[in-house]
Amino acid sequence: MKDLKVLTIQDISCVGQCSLTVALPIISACGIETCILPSAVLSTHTAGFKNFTFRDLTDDIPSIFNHWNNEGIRFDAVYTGYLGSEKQIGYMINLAKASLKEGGKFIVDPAFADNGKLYPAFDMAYVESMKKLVAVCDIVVPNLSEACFLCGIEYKTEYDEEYINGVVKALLALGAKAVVLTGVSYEKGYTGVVTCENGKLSYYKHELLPNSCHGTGDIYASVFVGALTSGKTIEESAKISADFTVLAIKETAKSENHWYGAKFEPVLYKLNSLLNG
Ligand code: PXL
Repeated sequence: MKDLKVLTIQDISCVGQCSLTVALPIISACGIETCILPSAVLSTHTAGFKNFTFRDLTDDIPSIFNHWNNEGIRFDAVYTGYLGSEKQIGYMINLAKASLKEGGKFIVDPAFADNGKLYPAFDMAYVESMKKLVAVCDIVVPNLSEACFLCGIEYKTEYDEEYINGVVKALLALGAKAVVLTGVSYEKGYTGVVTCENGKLSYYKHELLPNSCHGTGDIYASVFVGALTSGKTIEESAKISADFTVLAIKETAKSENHWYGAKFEPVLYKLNSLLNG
């Protein structure tokens, strides 16, 4: 394998099985050097824990980036997840442009909403800023809630293909070159992912598990970035990430009361065969 290097920018939730504690092991397990830029340090994630600490690292970003720039450090992919502030989103626009190798991909997981609701730290001004990042990315990887907020489309739990195709079109109209839309369910007991690249839509359906877990969006996006960077197509990467996320959710279901994240660690060794299968 070539010397591949991904930069991922998202928070460190010290406890919570999300963001960097997910992206770092997963992308590394794909055989790819994983460089990180922490957007903030929190004691836990914000979905369900109370009284979490939050240290914003926005002001550290320009000097970290300048150092890398002076060293001539470039990446095969830049992948943003949960970002700590609107100012950070602004920084990401230049950072991605300046630090990608030629042909490198900029992947944005908006990571600000689920089940039709914004995460506690965010408001519509944040969504407006995120649109600017989506406008310059190569691939946006939202769930349906995030996609609807970004596009100003009503979030629905029951819908048809026409509604979803409208959401995908609206994401492309924001400027994203390709779309990977997760959590699209047309049939009871199943969910799936819609991809759109160069005008070609495809849908990968997989089982919908009864237990929903926090942090699965981060697992999904991390596997997607790892698979894509290792040479898979968008469609193949979307499928591999869906299959791995299902394994992690099934593993989580074996534990009672594991409410704050998905247990991807016991199944991480299976990622290799999904990538090579
Ligand atoms: O999984 C997304 C995520 C990442 N980081 C933090 C979060 C969340 C979702 O709530 O709170 C801090």
